[in-house]
Amino acid sequence: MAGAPLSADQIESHNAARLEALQDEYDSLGRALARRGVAIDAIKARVGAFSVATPTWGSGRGGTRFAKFPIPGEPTNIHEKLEDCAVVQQLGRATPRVSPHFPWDHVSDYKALREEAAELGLGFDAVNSNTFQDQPGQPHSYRNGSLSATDAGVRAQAVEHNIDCIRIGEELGSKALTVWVGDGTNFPGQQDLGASLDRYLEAAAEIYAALPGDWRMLLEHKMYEPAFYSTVISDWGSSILAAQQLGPKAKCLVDLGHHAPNVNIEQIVARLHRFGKLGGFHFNDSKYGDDDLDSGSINPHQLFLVFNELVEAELSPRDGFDPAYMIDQSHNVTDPIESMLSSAEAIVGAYAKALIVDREALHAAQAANDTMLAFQALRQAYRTDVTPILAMARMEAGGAAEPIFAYRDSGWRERKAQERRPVGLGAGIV
Ligand code: PSV
Ligand code: MN
Repeated sequence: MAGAPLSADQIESHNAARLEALQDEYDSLGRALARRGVAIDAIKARVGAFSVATPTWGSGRGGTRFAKFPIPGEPTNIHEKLEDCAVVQQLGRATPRVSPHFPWDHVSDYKALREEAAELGLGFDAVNSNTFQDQPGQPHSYRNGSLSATDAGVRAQAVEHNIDCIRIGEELGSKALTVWVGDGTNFPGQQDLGASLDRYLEAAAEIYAALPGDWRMLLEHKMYEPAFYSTVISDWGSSILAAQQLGPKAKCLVDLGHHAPNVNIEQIVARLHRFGKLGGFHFNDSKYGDDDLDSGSINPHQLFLVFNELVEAELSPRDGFDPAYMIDQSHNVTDPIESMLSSAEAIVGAYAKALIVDREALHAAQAANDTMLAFQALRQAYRTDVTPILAMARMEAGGAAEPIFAYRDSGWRERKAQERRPVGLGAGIV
Protein backbone atom coordinates (compact mmCIF):
# COMPACT_ATOMS: atom_id res chain seq x y z
CA MET A 1 0.00 0.00 0.00
CA ALA A 2 1.66 3.23 -1.19
CA GLY A 3 0.55 5.66 1.49
CA ALA A 4 0.00 3.35 4.45
CA PRO A 5 0.34 5.41 7.63
CA LEU A 6 2.34 2.91 9.72
CA SER A 7 5.58 1.12 8.97
CA ALA A 8 4.96 -2.29 7.38
CA ASP A 9 8.28 -3.50 8.81
CA GLN A 10 7.08 -2.77 12.30
CA ILE A 11 3.90 -4.76 11.74
CA GLU A 12 5.93 -7.60 10.29
CA SER A 13 8.21 -7.83 13.31
CA HIS A 14 5.19 -7.59 15.62
CA ASN A 15 3.72 -10.58 13.76
CA ALA A 16 6.96 -12.52 13.56
CA ALA A 17 7.19 -12.49 17.36
CA ARG A 18 3.71 -14.00 17.62
CA LEU A 19 3.49 -16.31 14.64
CA GLU A 20 4.59 -19.56 16.29
CA ALA A 21 2.13 -19.29 19.18
CA LEU A 22 -0.66 -18.20 16.87
CA GLN A 23 -0.06 -21.06 14.46
CA ASP A 24 -0.22 -23.49 17.38
CA GLU A 25 -3.53 -22.02 18.60
CA TYR A 26 -4.94 -21.92 15.08
CA ASP A 27 -4.03 -25.57 14.45
CA SER A 28 -5.51 -26.66 17.75
CA LEU A 29 -8.77 -24.80 17.04
CA GLY A 30 -8.70 -26.23 13.52
CA ARG A 31 -8.63 -29.77 14.93
CA ALA A 32 -11.46 -29.03 17.36
CA LEU A 33 -13.60 -27.53 14.58
CA ALA A 34 -12.79 -30.38 12.19
CA ARG A 35 -14.25 -32.79 14.77
CA ARG A 36 -17.45 -30.72 14.46
CA GLY A 37 -17.32 -30.92 10.68
CA VAL A 38 -16.17 -27.32 10.26
CA ALA A 39 -13.19 -26.48 8.01
CA ILE A 40 -11.28 -23.68 9.74
CA ASP A 41 -9.69 -22.39 6.52
CA ALA A 42 -13.12 -21.89 4.97
CA ILE A 43 -14.19 -19.83 7.98
CA LYS A 44 -10.95 -17.84 7.78
CA ALA A 45 -11.65 -17.09 4.11
CA ARG A 46 -15.19 -15.83 4.93
CA VAL A 47 -13.82 -13.73 7.78
CA GLY A 48 -11.16 -12.29 5.47
CA ALA A 49 -13.83 -11.29 2.96
CA PHE A 50 -16.03 -9.54 5.55
CA SER A 51 -15.78 -5.81 6.11
CA VAL A 52 -17.43 -3.05 8.11
CA ALA A 53 -17.13 0.70 7.51
CA THR A 54 -15.71 3.09 10.08
CA PRO A 55 -17.47 6.41 10.78
CA THR A 56 -15.36 9.49 10.14
CA TRP A 57 -17.02 11.08 13.17
CA GLY A 58 -15.93 8.13 15.34
CA SER A 59 -12.26 8.90 14.84
CA GLY A 60 -12.44 11.97 17.07
CA ARG A 61 -13.26 11.80 20.77
CA GLY A 62 -16.98 12.13 21.33
CA GLY A 63 -18.55 13.53 24.42
CA THR A 64 -21.74 13.72 26.36
CA ARG A 65 -24.23 16.54 26.75
CA PHE A 66 -22.03 17.65 29.63
CA ALA A 67 -18.53 17.79 28.24
CA LYS A 68 -15.98 16.56 25.81
CA PHE A 69 -12.47 15.68 26.91
CA PRO A 70 -10.22 15.71 23.86
CA ILE A 71 -6.92 13.85 23.72
CA PRO A 72 -3.70 15.25 22.28
CA GLY A 73 -3.27 14.23 18.66
CA GLU A 74 -6.91 13.56 17.84
CA PRO A 75 -7.98 14.48 14.30
CA THR A 76 -9.58 17.86 13.69
CA ASN A 77 -10.47 17.62 10.00
CA ILE A 78 -11.47 15.03 7.42
CA HIS A 79 -7.88 14.57 6.22
CA GLU A 80 -6.66 13.63 9.68
CA LYS A 81 -9.76 11.49 10.25
CA LEU A 82 -8.97 9.55 7.10
CA GLU A 83 -5.42 8.99 8.31
CA ASP A 84 -6.69 7.54 11.58
CA CYS A 85 -9.24 5.35 9.80
CA ALA A 86 -6.36 4.15 7.61
CA VAL A 87 -4.44 3.13 10.74
CA VAL A 88 -7.47 1.10 11.83
CA GLN A 89 -7.61 -0.56 8.42
CA GLN A 90 -3.87 -1.17 8.18
CA LEU A 91 -3.75 -2.99 11.51
CA GLY A 92 -7.19 -4.60 11.61
CA ARG A 93 -7.87 -5.28 7.92
CA ALA A 94 -11.63 -5.37 8.37
CA THR A 95 -12.47 -1.71 7.72
CA PRO A 96 -11.49 -0.73 4.15
CA ARG A 97 -14.19 1.95 3.79
CA VAL A 98 -15.18 5.03 5.73
CA SER A 99 -18.67 6.44 6.09
CA PRO A 100 -18.58 10.26 5.85
CA HIS A 101 -21.03 12.73 7.42
CA PHE A 102 -21.97 16.06 5.82
CA PRO A 103 -21.42 18.91 6.32
CA TRP A 104 -19.01 17.75 9.05
CA ASP A 105 -16.64 16.34 6.40
CA HIS A 106 -17.13 19.08 3.81
CA VAL A 107 -14.18 19.87 1.49
CA SER A 108 -14.00 21.90 -1.70
CA ASP A 109 -12.59 19.11 -3.88
CA TYR A 110 -14.19 15.67 -3.43
CA LYS A 111 -12.31 14.11 -6.32
CA ALA A 112 -9.08 14.95 -4.53
CA LEU A 113 -10.51 13.57 -1.28
CA ARG A 114 -11.34 10.28 -2.96
CA GLU A 115 -7.77 10.05 -4.27
CA GLU A 116 -6.37 10.95 -0.88
CA ALA A 117 -8.41 8.13 0.70
CA ALA A 118 -7.36 5.66 -2.00
CA GLU A 119 -3.71 6.53 -1.33
CA LEU A 120 -4.34 5.57 2.28
CA GLY A 121 -5.96 2.30 1.20
CA LEU A 122 -9.53 3.47 1.86
CA GLY A 123 -12.76 3.82 -0.09
CA PHE A 124 -16.05 5.48 0.88
CA ASP A 125 -19.16 3.79 2.21
CA ALA A 126 -22.64 5.30 2.70
CA VAL A 127 -22.81 9.08 3.00
CA ASN A 128 -24.76 10.46 5.97
CA SER A 129 -26.77 13.66 5.80
CA ASN A 130 -27.22 16.00 8.72
CA THR A 131 -30.47 17.89 9.11
CA PHE A 132 -30.42 17.64 12.89
CA GLN A 133 -28.15 20.66 13.43
CA ASP A 134 -28.21 24.16 12.02
CA GLN A 135 -25.19 25.22 10.01
CA PRO A 136 -23.74 28.73 9.84
CA GLY A 137 -25.34 30.81 7.11
CA GLN A 138 -28.18 28.38 6.48
CA PRO A 139 -31.43 30.26 5.65
CA HIS A 140 -33.83 28.06 7.66
CA SER A 141 -33.53 26.49 11.10
CA TYR A 142 -34.19 22.83 11.88
CA ARG A 143 -35.45 23.71 15.34
CA ASN A 144 -38.93 22.48 14.37
CA GLY A 145 -37.80 19.52 12.34
CA SER A 146 -36.38 18.98 8.88
CA LEU A 147 -38.00 16.58 6.39
CA SER A 148 -41.22 16.65 8.41
CA ALA A 149 -41.19 20.35 9.27
CA THR A 150 -44.41 22.27 8.83
CA ASP A 151 -42.55 24.99 6.94
CA ALA A 152 -42.15 24.09 3.25
CA GLY A 153 -38.94 26.15 3.02
CA VAL A 154 -37.33 24.08 5.79
CA ARG A 155 -38.35 20.85 4.09
CA ALA A 156 -36.97 22.05 0.76
CA GLN A 157 -33.67 22.96 2.39
CA ALA A 158 -33.43 19.52 4.03
CA VAL A 159 -34.23 17.79 0.73
CA GLU A 160 -31.64 19.87 -1.07
CA HIS A 161 -28.98 19.00 1.52
CA ASN A 162 -29.70 15.29 1.08
CA ILE A 163 -29.45 15.64 -2.69
CA ASP A 164 -26.15 17.48 -2.25
CA CYS A 165 -24.97 14.52 -0.17
CA ILE A 166 -25.86 12.15 -3.01
CA ARG A 167 -23.89 14.26 -5.47
CA ILE A 168 -20.89 14.32 -3.10
CA GLY A 169 -21.25 10.58 -2.60
CA GLU A 170 -21.14 10.02 -6.34
CA GLU A 171 -17.83 11.84 -6.50
CA LEU A 172 -16.52 9.78 -3.60
CA GLY A 173 -17.64 6.46 -5.02
CA SER A 174 -20.37 5.79 -2.44
CA LYS A 175 -23.47 3.82 -3.30
CA ALA A 176 -25.84 4.73 -0.47
CA LEU A 177 -27.29 7.65 1.43
CA THR A 178 -28.15 7.14 5.09
CA VAL A 179 -30.94 9.39 6.30
CA TRP A 180 -31.55 9.89 9.98
CA VAL A 181 -33.67 12.83 11.08
CA GLY A 182 -33.99 14.10 14.62
CA ASP A 183 -37.57 15.19 13.86
CA GLY A 184 -40.14 14.62 16.58
CA THR A 185 -41.88 16.22 19.52
CA ASN A 186 -41.50 16.65 23.28
CA PHE A 187 -45.12 17.47 24.13
CA PRO A 188 -48.37 15.65 23.52
CA GLY A 189 -50.28 17.66 20.94
CA GLN A 190 -47.16 19.48 19.74
CA GLN A 191 -47.62 18.09 16.25
CA ASP A 192 -50.12 16.04 14.32
CA LEU A 193 -48.54 12.58 14.39
CA GLY A 194 -50.05 11.51 11.08
CA ALA A 195 -49.40 14.74 9.18
CA SER A 196 -45.74 14.80 10.32
CA LEU A 197 -45.22 11.41 8.76
CA ASP A 198 -47.00 12.51 5.58
CA ARG A 199 -44.65 15.47 5.25
CA TYR A 200 -41.64 13.25 5.91
CA LEU A 201 -42.74 10.77 3.25
CA GLU A 202 -43.33 13.48 0.68
CA ALA A 203 -39.90 15.03 1.29
CA ALA A 204 -38.16 11.63 1.41
CA ALA A 205 -39.73 10.81 -1.98
CA GLU A 206 -38.03 13.86 -3.47
CA ILE A 207 -34.67 12.60 -2.19
CA TYR A 208 -35.46 9.11 -3.43
CA ALA A 209 -36.17 10.49 -6.89
CA ALA A 210 -32.64 11.92 -7.02
CA LEU A 211 -30.93 8.58 -6.27
CA PRO A 212 -28.73 7.20 -9.06
CA GLY A 213 -29.90 3.83 -10.41
CA ASP A 214 -27.46 1.71 -8.41
CA TRP A 215 -27.86 3.61 -5.14
CA ARG A 216 -29.79 2.78 -2.00
CA MET A 217 -31.42 5.09 0.49
CA LEU A 218 -31.03 3.74 4.02
CA LEU A 219 -33.67 4.91 6.47
CA GLU A 220 -32.44 4.92 10.05
CA HIS A 221 -35.06 4.82 12.76
CA LYS A 222 -34.55 5.95 16.34
CA MET A 223 -36.97 5.71 19.20
CA TYR A 224 -36.07 8.89 21.03
CA GLU A 225 -33.56 11.72 21.32
CA PRO A 226 -33.39 14.57 20.60
CA ALA A 227 -37.20 14.32 20.63
CA PHE A 228 -38.50 12.54 23.72
CA TYR A 229 -42.26 12.24 23.28
CA SER A 230 -42.53 11.15 19.66
CA THR A 231 -40.10 10.63 16.82
CA VAL A 232 -41.22 10.66 13.20
CA ILE A 233 -39.32 7.49 12.21
CA SER A 234 -39.32 5.94 15.65
CA ASP A 235 -39.12 2.22 15.05
CA TRP A 236 -38.59 -0.52 12.48
CA GLY A 237 -42.33 -0.50 11.74
CA SER A 238 -42.33 3.14 10.67
CA SER A 239 -39.06 2.54 8.85
CA ILE A 240 -40.25 -0.43 6.80
CA LEU A 241 -43.55 1.27 5.96
CA ALA A 242 -41.66 4.31 4.72
CA ALA A 243 -39.18 2.15 2.79
CA GLN A 244 -42.02 0.20 1.19
CA GLN A 245 -43.80 3.36 0.17
CA LEU A 246 -40.65 4.96 -1.24
CA GLY A 247 -39.67 2.02 -3.44
CA PRO A 248 -37.14 -0.77 -3.96
CA LYS A 249 -34.05 1.39 -3.50
CA ALA A 250 -35.18 2.36 0.00
CA LYS A 251 -34.12 0.00 2.77
CA CYS A 252 -34.02 0.06 6.54
CA LEU A 253 -30.91 0.63 8.61
CA VAL A 254 -30.72 -0.82 12.10
CA ASP A 255 -28.66 1.14 14.61
CA LEU A 256 -28.29 -1.23 17.55
CA GLY A 257 -28.77 1.60 20.06
CA HIS A 258 -32.05 2.91 18.68
CA HIS A 259 -34.55 0.57 20.30
CA ALA A 260 -36.49 0.32 23.51
CA PRO A 261 -34.68 -1.64 26.25
CA ASN A 262 -34.92 -5.43 25.88
CA VAL A 263 -36.25 -5.28 22.33
CA ASN A 264 -35.42 -8.40 20.35
CA ILE A 265 -33.20 -6.80 17.71
CA GLU A 266 -32.32 -10.09 16.02
CA GLN A 267 -35.98 -10.65 15.34
CA ILE A 268 -36.23 -7.20 13.78
CA VAL A 269 -33.30 -8.17 11.56
CA ALA A 270 -35.08 -11.36 10.51
CA ARG A 271 -38.34 -9.49 9.84
CA LEU A 272 -36.68 -6.78 7.74
CA HIS A 273 -34.87 -9.43 5.75
CA ARG A 274 -38.08 -11.39 5.25
CA PHE A 275 -39.52 -8.41 3.39
CA GLY A 276 -36.31 -7.61 1.46
CA LYS A 277 -35.80 -4.37 3.37
CA LEU A 278 -32.69 -5.02 5.46
CA GLY A 279 -30.33 -2.33 4.19
CA GLY A 280 -27.64 -1.88 6.78
CA PHE A 281 -26.41 -1.54 10.33
CA HIS A 282 -24.90 1.00 12.61
CA PHE A 283 -23.02 -1.16 15.06
CA ASN A 284 -22.48 -0.04 18.63
CA ASP A 285 -23.52 -1.23 22.07
CA SER A 286 -25.52 0.19 24.90
CA LYS A 287 -26.31 -0.29 28.55
CA TYR A 288 -29.23 2.11 28.88
CA GLY A 289 -30.19 3.76 25.59
CA ASP A 290 -28.42 5.20 22.58
CA ASP A 291 -25.14 5.11 24.46
CA ASP A 292 -22.96 4.58 21.36
CA LEU A 293 -20.59 2.35 23.34
CA ASP A 294 -18.10 0.04 21.63
CA SER A 295 -19.59 -2.87 19.70
CA GLY A 296 -19.82 -6.02 21.77
CA SER A 297 -18.61 -4.30 24.94
CA ILE A 298 -21.88 -4.74 26.86
CA ASN A 299 -23.87 -7.45 25.10
CA PRO A 300 -21.69 -9.54 22.80
CA HIS A 301 -24.32 -12.26 22.81
CA GLN A 302 -26.85 -9.96 21.16
CA LEU A 303 -24.28 -9.14 18.49
CA PHE A 304 -23.80 -12.86 17.89
CA LEU A 305 -27.57 -13.41 17.64
CA VAL A 306 -27.83 -10.58 15.11
CA PHE A 307 -25.11 -12.23 13.03
CA ASN A 308 -26.79 -15.57 13.42
CA GLU A 309 -29.80 -14.04 11.63
CA LEU A 310 -27.51 -12.52 9.01
CA VAL A 311 -25.96 -15.89 8.25
CA GLU A 312 -29.46 -17.37 7.99
CA ALA A 313 -30.29 -14.50 5.64
CA GLU A 314 -27.22 -15.26 3.51
CA LEU A 315 -28.52 -18.80 3.15
CA SER A 316 -31.93 -17.64 1.99
CA PRO A 317 -31.26 -14.32 0.28
CA ARG A 318 -34.13 -12.02 -0.57
CA ASP A 319 -34.23 -9.28 -3.12
CA GLY A 320 -30.93 -7.36 -3.11
CA PHE A 321 -29.60 -8.67 0.22
CA ASP A 322 -26.32 -6.82 0.65
CA PRO A 323 -26.38 -4.92 3.93
CA ALA A 324 -24.10 -1.96 4.49
CA TYR A 325 -22.23 -2.67 7.71
CA MET A 326 -21.06 0.42 9.53
CA ILE A 327 -19.83 1.31 12.99
CA ASP A 328 -21.56 4.27 14.66
CA GLN A 329 -20.00 4.98 18.04
CA SER A 330 -18.92 7.81 20.27
CA HIS A 331 -15.57 7.22 21.93
CA ASN A 332 -15.61 9.37 25.01
CA VAL A 333 -13.04 7.72 27.26
CA THR A 334 -10.75 5.75 24.95
CA ASP A 335 -8.44 6.43 22.05
CA PRO A 336 -10.89 6.21 19.12
CA ILE A 337 -8.44 4.18 17.02
CA GLU A 338 -8.26 1.55 19.74
CA SER A 339 -12.04 1.51 20.14
CA MET A 340 -12.56 1.03 16.42
CA LEU A 341 -9.98 -1.77 16.32
CA SER A 342 -11.64 -3.47 19.26
CA SER A 343 -15.14 -2.96 17.82
CA ALA A 344 -14.24 -4.24 14.38
CA GLU A 345 -12.78 -7.35 15.99
CA ALA A 346 -15.95 -7.86 18.04
CA ILE A 347 -18.12 -7.50 14.93
CA VAL A 348 -16.03 -9.85 12.78
CA GLY A 349 -15.80 -12.26 15.73
CA ALA A 350 -19.60 -12.36 16.05
CA TYR A 351 -19.79 -13.12 12.34
CA ALA A 352 -17.20 -15.91 12.66
CA LYS A 353 -19.11 -17.48 15.55
CA ALA A 354 -22.33 -17.32 13.55
CA LEU A 355 -20.56 -19.04 10.66
CA ILE A 356 -19.57 -22.02 12.78
CA VAL A 357 -23.08 -22.70 14.08
CA ASP A 358 -24.02 -26.25 13.15
CA ARG A 359 -26.99 -25.13 11.01
CA GLU A 360 -28.06 -28.65 10.17
CA ALA A 361 -28.31 -29.51 13.86
CA LEU A 362 -30.03 -26.18 14.56
CA HIS A 363 -32.63 -26.60 11.85
CA ALA A 364 -33.25 -30.26 12.76
CA ALA A 365 -33.77 -29.33 16.41
CA GLN A 366 -36.11 -26.51 15.39
CA ALA A 367 -38.14 -28.86 13.19
CA ALA A 368 -38.38 -31.40 16.02
CA ASN A 369 -39.27 -28.70 18.56
CA ASP A 370 -36.24 -29.73 20.58
CA THR A 371 -35.69 -26.45 22.35
CA MET A 372 -32.59 -27.42 24.29
CA LEU A 373 -30.71 -28.87 21.34
CA ALA A 374 -31.58 -25.85 19.21
CA PHE A 375 -30.23 -23.60 21.93
CA GLN A 376 -27.13 -25.80 22.30
CA ALA A 377 -26.37 -25.45 18.59
CA LEU A 378 -26.08 -21.70 19.14
CA ARG A 379 -24.35 -22.04 22.49
CA GLN A 380 -21.64 -24.33 21.17
CA ALA A 381 -20.71 -21.79 18.51
CA TYR A 382 -20.99 -18.82 20.86
CA ARG A 383 -18.58 -20.24 23.42
CA THR A 384 -15.94 -21.07 20.79
CA ASP A 385 -12.96 -18.74 21.01
CA VAL A 386 -12.49 -17.64 17.40
CA THR A 387 -9.59 -15.28 18.17
CA PRO A 388 -6.98 -17.37 16.28
CA ILE A 389 -9.12 -17.30 13.12
CA LEU A 390 -9.43 -13.53 13.25
CA ALA A 391 -5.75 -13.02 13.99
CA MET A 392 -4.65 -15.37 11.22
CA ALA A 393 -6.98 -13.74 8.67
CA ARG A 394 -5.69 -10.32 9.67
CA MET A 395 -2.06 -11.34 9.48
CA GLU A 396 -2.44 -12.98 6.11
CA ALA A 397 -3.96 -9.73 4.82
CA GLY A 398 -0.98 -7.73 6.13
CA GLY A 399 -2.55 -6.60 9.40
CA ALA A 400 -1.35 -7.13 12.95
CA ALA A 401 -1.81 -10.22 15.10
CA GLU A 402 -2.68 -8.02 18.08
CA PRO A 403 -3.73 -4.68 16.59
CA ILE A 404 -4.10 -2.65 19.76
CA PHE A 405 -0.63 -3.60 21.01
CA ALA A 406 0.87 -2.97 17.59
CA TYR A 407 -0.85 0.43 17.59
CA ARG A 408 0.52 1.33 21.04
CA ASP A 409 4.01 0.30 19.94
CA SER A 410 3.75 2.42 16.79
CA GLY A 411 3.66 5.66 18.80
CA TRP A 412 1.11 7.04 16.30
CA ARG A 413 -0.89 9.16 18.72
CA GLU A 414 2.19 10.62 20.39
CA ARG A 415 3.53 11.59 16.97
CA LYS A 416 0.24 13.15 15.96
CA ALA A 417 0.11 15.05 19.24
CA GLN A 418 3.24 16.88 18.05
CA GLU A 419 1.89 17.52 14.54
CA ARG A 420 -1.85 18.21 14.87
CA ARG A 421 -3.45 21.31 16.24
CA PRO A 422 -5.18 20.80 19.59
CA VAL A 423 -8.96 20.27 19.67
CA GLY A 424 -11.00 22.95 21.42
CA LEU A 425 -13.25 22.20 24.37
CA GLY A 426 -16.98 21.86 23.84
CA ALA A 427 -19.93 19.57 24.11
CA GLY A 428 -20.08 16.19 22.47
CA ILE A 429 -21.57 14.96 19.26
CA VAL A 430 -25.08 13.63 18.85
C1 PSV B 1 -28.24 9.38 15.59
O1 PSV B 1 -28.19 9.13 16.95
C2 PSV B 1 -27.16 8.62 14.85
O2 PSV B 1 -27.22 7.26 15.20
C3 PSV B 1 -27.27 8.81 13.34
O3 PSV B 1 -26.73 7.69 12.68
C4 PSV B 1 -26.40 9.99 13.13
O4 PSV B 1 -26.01 10.18 11.81
C5 PSV B 1 -25.26 9.71 14.07
O5 PSV B 1 -25.88 9.11 15.19
C6 PSV B 1 -24.53 10.96 14.42
O6 PSV B 1 -23.63 10.76 15.46
MN1 MN C 1 -26.65 5.71 13.80
